[in-house]
Amino acid sequence: MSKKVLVCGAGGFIGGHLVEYLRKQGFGDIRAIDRKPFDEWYQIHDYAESDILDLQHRDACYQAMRDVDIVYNLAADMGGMGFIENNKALCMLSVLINTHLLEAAKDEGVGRFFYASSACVYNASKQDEVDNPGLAEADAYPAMPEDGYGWEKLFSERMCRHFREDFGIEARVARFHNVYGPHGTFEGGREKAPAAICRKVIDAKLSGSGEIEIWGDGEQTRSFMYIDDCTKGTHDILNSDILDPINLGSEEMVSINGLVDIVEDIAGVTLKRNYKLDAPKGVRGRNSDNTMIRELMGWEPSVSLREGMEKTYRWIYDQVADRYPGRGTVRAAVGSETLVS
Ligand code: GKE
Repeated sequence: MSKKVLVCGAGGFIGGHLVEYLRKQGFGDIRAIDRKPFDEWYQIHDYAESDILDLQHRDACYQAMRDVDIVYNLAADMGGMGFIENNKALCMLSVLINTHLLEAAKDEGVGRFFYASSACVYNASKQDEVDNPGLAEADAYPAMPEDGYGWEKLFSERMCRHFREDFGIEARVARFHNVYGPHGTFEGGREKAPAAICRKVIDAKLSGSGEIEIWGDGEQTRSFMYIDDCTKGTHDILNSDILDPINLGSEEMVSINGLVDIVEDIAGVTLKRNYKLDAPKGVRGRNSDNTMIRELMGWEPSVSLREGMEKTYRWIYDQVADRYPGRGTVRAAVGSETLVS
């Protein structure tokens, strides 16, 4: 009999892609849950049983968990730095989701449980230089995670561990490092840097403004993981025997100025850069150390930033191009390939 899979947060960016990935892995019985109205879901797949439930509520978690064998919990009230710096209490309320899901999973006898943690759990003092050597899993302790969001993620990691130890739930945890790609948030305040920079460059290109606003001084560094690496890694980690939280991220570190260089090259523009130093910046430098995932899984995220950003740029371009009258149905012009209809 095929296993029933529950994807929590399925209306979100990663959740929508994960449902599709699980289908391609042969899962035919997928329940997709989110609290957002369907018209706000990034992807709705007709082969999944999609439903709207607020998983901060205990009853909703038991309703979602019925007859389920495998759980992926990607549900959280979150976003880029523009959101998590200004909504610390809301981010912490996501603890209700994972807590109630774990309780329901215990009582329903669920086999495997995946929790999406975050690089935001890492000690801030290890992220105050742009030249970050890579954060290894042990760098989460002594604990000094991102205010609000990071503490919730770290606490929920430990809930997963103790529900595994005390109740036998096979919980697995991955620390996502800034995931990006098509079918994700690119405006409205929750967007992260890759999508935000794409949108801003496209706006500058199509409006002819010739300039872009960048938060911070642009020298801050990150690594960004393409969504296809995220869905594969998430599935494989859930099915692994890796009991401790593990990095799921790219080791391709770039400064935000370097990210803008890539997007400008994709767009075929050069823009004046206005640095907003009082904007939300988060840590000074962050990168993933993939030693553990290479050793334990013989694999690591490998989609290059350039390749992933071209796909992301093209998708965002097609979402916004018709906002500019006279642009007709110009399709994304990416690199040397210009798709003009
Ligand atoms: N969002 C955004 N929008 N960030 C910008 C922009 C912009 O227009 N311009 C420059 N940045 C800079 C931010 O100031 C920050 O220094 C860097 O890009 C990355 O910002 P981000 O992508 O919003 O979020 P962070 O990587 O700092 O933090 C995120 O990390 C994830 C895990 O790696 C968190 O917001 C969570 O989404 C998550 O924990």
